[in-house]
This record gives sequence, C-alpha cells and structure tokens, in this order.
Amino acid sequence: MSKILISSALPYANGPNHLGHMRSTYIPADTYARYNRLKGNEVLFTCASDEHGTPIAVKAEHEGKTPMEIATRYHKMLKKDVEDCNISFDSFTRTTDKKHYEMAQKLFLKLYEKDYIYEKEIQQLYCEKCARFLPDRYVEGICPVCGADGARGDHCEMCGRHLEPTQLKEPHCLICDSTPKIRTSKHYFFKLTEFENQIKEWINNNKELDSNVRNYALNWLKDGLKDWILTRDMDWGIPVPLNGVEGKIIYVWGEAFIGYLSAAAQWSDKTNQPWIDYWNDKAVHFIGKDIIYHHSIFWPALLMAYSCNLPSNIVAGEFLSLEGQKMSTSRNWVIWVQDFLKYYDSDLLRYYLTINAPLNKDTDFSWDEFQRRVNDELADVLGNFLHRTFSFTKRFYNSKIPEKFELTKEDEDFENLIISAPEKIGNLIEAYKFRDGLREIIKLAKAGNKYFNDQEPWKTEKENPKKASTCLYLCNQLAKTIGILLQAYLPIKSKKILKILNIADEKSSNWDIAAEFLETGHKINKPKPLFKKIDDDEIAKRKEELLNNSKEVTTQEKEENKMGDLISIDDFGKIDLRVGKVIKAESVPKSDKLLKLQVDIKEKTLQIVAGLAKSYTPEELLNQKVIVIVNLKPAKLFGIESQGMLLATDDSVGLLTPQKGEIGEKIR
Ligand code: B3M
Ligand code: ZN
Repeated sequence: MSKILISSALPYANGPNHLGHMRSTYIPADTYARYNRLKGNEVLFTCASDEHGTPIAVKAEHEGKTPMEIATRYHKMLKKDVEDCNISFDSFTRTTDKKHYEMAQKLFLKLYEKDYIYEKEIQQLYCEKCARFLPDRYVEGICPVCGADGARGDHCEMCGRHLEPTQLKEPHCLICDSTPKIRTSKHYFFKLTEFENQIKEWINNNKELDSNVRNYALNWLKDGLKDWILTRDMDWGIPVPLNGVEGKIIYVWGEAFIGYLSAAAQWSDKTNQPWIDYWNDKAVHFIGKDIIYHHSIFWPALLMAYSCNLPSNIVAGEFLSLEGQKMSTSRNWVIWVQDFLKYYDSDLLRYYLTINAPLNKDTDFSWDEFQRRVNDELADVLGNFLHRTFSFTKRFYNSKIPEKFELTKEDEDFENLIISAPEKIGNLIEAYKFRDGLREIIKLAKAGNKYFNDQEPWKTEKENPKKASTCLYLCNQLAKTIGILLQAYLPIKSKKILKILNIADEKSSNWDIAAEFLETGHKINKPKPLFKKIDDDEIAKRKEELLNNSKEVTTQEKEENKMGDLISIDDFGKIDLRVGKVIKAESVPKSDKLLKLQVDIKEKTLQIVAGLAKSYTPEELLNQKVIVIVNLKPAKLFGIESQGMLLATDDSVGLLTPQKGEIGEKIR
C-alpha cells in the first residue's frame, strides 16, 4: 500500500467546463484515482479553481463586478460540473483561499531568499487605448519562431512555443485591436536557466513520462531556456511579498501550481493527516496538452529551486474537437457539461470520452458516434450480457447463483478469462492506458455474450441442466468482475450492477478480489435494464441544438463586428438618432480613454460612456451638440452604465455634430 497525490489541472474560474475539459483532465484523473483506491492505495486527489489571471479581471470590468464575484460565480459552476460527473476529488479548493496565498507567497519568498529570483527592468506591451499593460493573452501577432499568424503573447498554438509578448511581430491588442507600445517596468525573474540541465536529466530519466510529454519537453529544451518573468503589474492576484513593492502580483502561472498543494494542505487541516507524505510517495499531475510546457519545465524548476520532490508523472490529455471542428467557446461551438447532463447521465460521457481514443491522441466528439457507442457497445454488448445473465438467473434459478459442474475446455477458457481480467486491466490503467483498459472490459462482455450464445442455456436448461447451470454460474462471476472493475470508469453504472448482484461494499471495494467467485446460492436482486438505447430522432435534436446555439452567437458576433453586410431601410429605421447636448462631462478614473457624459435629448438625460478622452477634454465637450443613438440597449462599460452612443469617426477622433436642429429632434 502506498500513498499517492493525484491532481487535475486547475480550471480557470471564468467559465464552466465543457466536454474538452472533462476529456483531457478530469475523467482520466478520476479513473486513475478510483483505480488506486480500489487497489488499496491511499489517494489524495486534489484540484482547485484557478481564480487569478487577466481574463477574470477583464470579465469583471466588463460586467461591472469585482473579480472575486466573477471567480465565485464560476467556482461554484466548476465545482458542480465535476461533482455531477462524479469526479472524486478529496479536496477542491480555490486559489483565492488564504492558505493558497500563504503557500504561494512562501514559495516566492524562499526562492527570492535563495537568490533564484532577481529584479530587472523590462519592456512590456502597453495599450494606450485601453490604458493598461497588456496581459500575454490579450495580445496577438505573428509567431517569431514559426511565422504563424494569431500567436498569443504567451504561446503559439502552431508550434507550441512559449513566447514573450514583445517577441510577437505585428502585435495588436485583443481588447481594442490597436497596436500596443512598448513601456518599461520593473519585474521579478526566476532563474529558469539555472535548471536547464537538471530538467533535461529529469525528463530523460523519468521512465513514467509518456512520449507526448517527453517529446514536447525535449523539443523545447533543444532551443535552451530563458529566465522566466514571475510578476505582473496588476491588482488582481497574489501580491509580491516583498517590502516596498506595490501594485505587483505574482504571475498566475507562478502560483497556480501551488493550488495542487494548497488544496492538499486544506485537506490536511480538516483531516489532521500530513499531505506531504502523499506528495513524497508519488504524485501524478493530469493536465491538458496545451500546458505541457508549464508542467514539464516551469513547475519542476520551481520545485528544484525550493528543493523538494518532483512529481512522478505528468499525464497530458490531447485535444477534443466537436463534430470534426475545433471547439470554440466564442462561437459557442462547444458542449457544456451541464447541457450534456440535461439529457444523459455522466457515465455515458465518461464512457465515450475514455473509449473513443487513447489519451495521448486528439479525438472528436460527435453525436452520431456517441449514439453508436452507447447503442452498440453499452446497450447491445455490455447491457445485453448483464441483463440476460441476471434475467436468466432470476427465471430459472430463483435469483440464486447456480451450481458449477465439471468444466469443459470452453468453460475453462472462459473462467480463465475472468480470473486474469483484474490484473490485465489493472496493468493497463497503471500504464495510463485508460482506453485500453475499458476496451478490455467491453471485450469481456463480448466474450460473455459469445459464451452464453454457444452454451445455449435456454435449450440446455432442459436437455442438459448441468451445462446450463455451469454457464450461468460463470456468467454471474463475469458480471461480478465487470461490476467491480467498472468502478474505476463508470461509478453510477457499476454501482447499479453491484446492487443487482447484491454485493456488499466491503466485498466490492477491492480490485484484487474482483475475480473472487460468488458462492453458489448467493441471492441476487431483481434485474433492471442498465443501458437505454438512444434513437435517431433524439440525436437529430442534439445536433440541431448544437447548430442553433452556435448560429445565434455568430449572428450576434456579426452585428458586433459590423460585418458590412447590406441592411434594409427597415433595419436603418430601427435606429433612433436624435440631436442631443452634452450637459455634463467628466473623466473616468483609471481610464485615459473614456469620458462619462450626461446628454440632454429633451425628453430625458442619457448617461453615455464614450471613448473620446484621447481627443477631447471634458471641458471641450461641455455644451456641444451631438448626434446620439438613443434606443441602444444599455450596457456597462468598465462598470459604468452607458445608455446610448454618440456618432463619431471610427477612432473617436472626430465627433459628429449637427449644424442645425433642436435638442431632441429626430434625425433621418
Ligand atoms: N488554469 C488552465 C489551463 O491553462 C490553467 C491550468 C493551471 S494548472 C496549474 O488549461
Ligand atoms: Zn487595447
């Protein structure tokens, strides 16, 4: 028996989970955790929501909320998503927890004291229009390494390279599209370069590392490492714990890893058991392939600098596409976990996402394929085997496991298949081959169906009762073995199977006795169908929903982007333009772009937030006549409600003013 700490990558608290998250990280990690518990290992399975970082701060600004409010909203959703999929975390916490702050600051301080962190003035991209230093993910441009367009400030998806935003060619701000300028600011750097050789060695010598992780990592290491900037100019985050340093926080990637451990430490506080023993025995991180760099290079280097144990393994799930296309949350080309669960139970999702491809290969979710797998594999193979076994037992043996008589060669082969299953499948799971393990279980059910067909117990029950009895004896044993092994994969269904089999918890919670046979005479419960088939109409509906939902967003996006499609005169007629007069103008704190205006349109006064501050002072605008769109849906701009819009040229340099017209007069 050993201790093991298992973690799943921390989900950002700026949106709920979709199927991609479940596939790459949570389901495989949970399978591994459940398996290890069944093997009698002590498991500490941790995760937390990742609540810092710019996307959350930006979202908060847009909605006029605090980042904490946003993080709390999504933390709750994320937690519900994983609970509803039966991801069996022992501790699911938040990176805004006090413990996390303490541990993250402690790591920073210790590395600073050990001289692994130093100060340096650097140049950063600053967006003058948005009046902020641009966070990595908010700048896009051309990748300096591979030349791909659309590379992010921190990462190029084409070549997978980690980037610094200032390396991008032709950068532009993703918030306002303008070209950012370079500004200097003092920051703290981690001496990543010092660990280059150690990391190389660790990756080369770590036999458990899967080839996808190893190859990515070694490929990056070929080009050599650079020191790593660990701080940001921002309010939202964990303050840099050094005297006299203000307005700087620890970069989200410099503290998020600690979430694995701060979640564990909070578990310790509750249970009074030291989490560090788990970490020191064995630690396995489950992540998505887009964050291999961070986990194979940054994280081990931080741990080396701190001088503590390194994880035993990093398991990276590759991408999930949807109906053959890349998932996109902005186009809503995505299936959210909660939407899926409206129709199907989470075991079906766990099944599909595990069986469809090995973890280290990209895979696709398609509704047709989902239907096929549920119908052909779960219902027709697994469900059918279990149901016929249980029903036959009820009908002919009074719901009791019948007697076993002398075995034929066929019986013996079948018996051996059952006996060897736990070890065979266990070895696959231990090698992180979750899909292969699950396939073996389906193969067992297939073999069960074949055996049942070949033995023809419905005939032999009269003609050769011993033969029928032996057949049902063995089929029930297989059902039991499957029920126990499936606990690693399908917690709901396996529970149902074990319930029908009337097996007590203590007899089912151990992988190694999965093939210990039930005694003749053991009574089973009333069989119930376990898997329902999904019909074509239903699947057609799912596909339609996906299309409709994604279309809605596209039309909306088109409007937002003013795509230049022709509009009808009626469309134009919907816009209510009036002559207005600015009766109050003031600047907006912390924004050098926005002005807050009160505009008189006779029947009322509208509050309008306009991006005019670069071109006009508040005084210049006072008493100006303007053209106002007065029937615009109110929206919050950085927390201030805006109830209309002024006409101005695209870059807001030129405000359009009517030469004639009374206040409130309609413009046509
Ligand atoms: N919050 C999510 C991601 O990039 C990020 C993971 C942190 S793991 C320490 O997929
Ligand atoms: Zn900008």
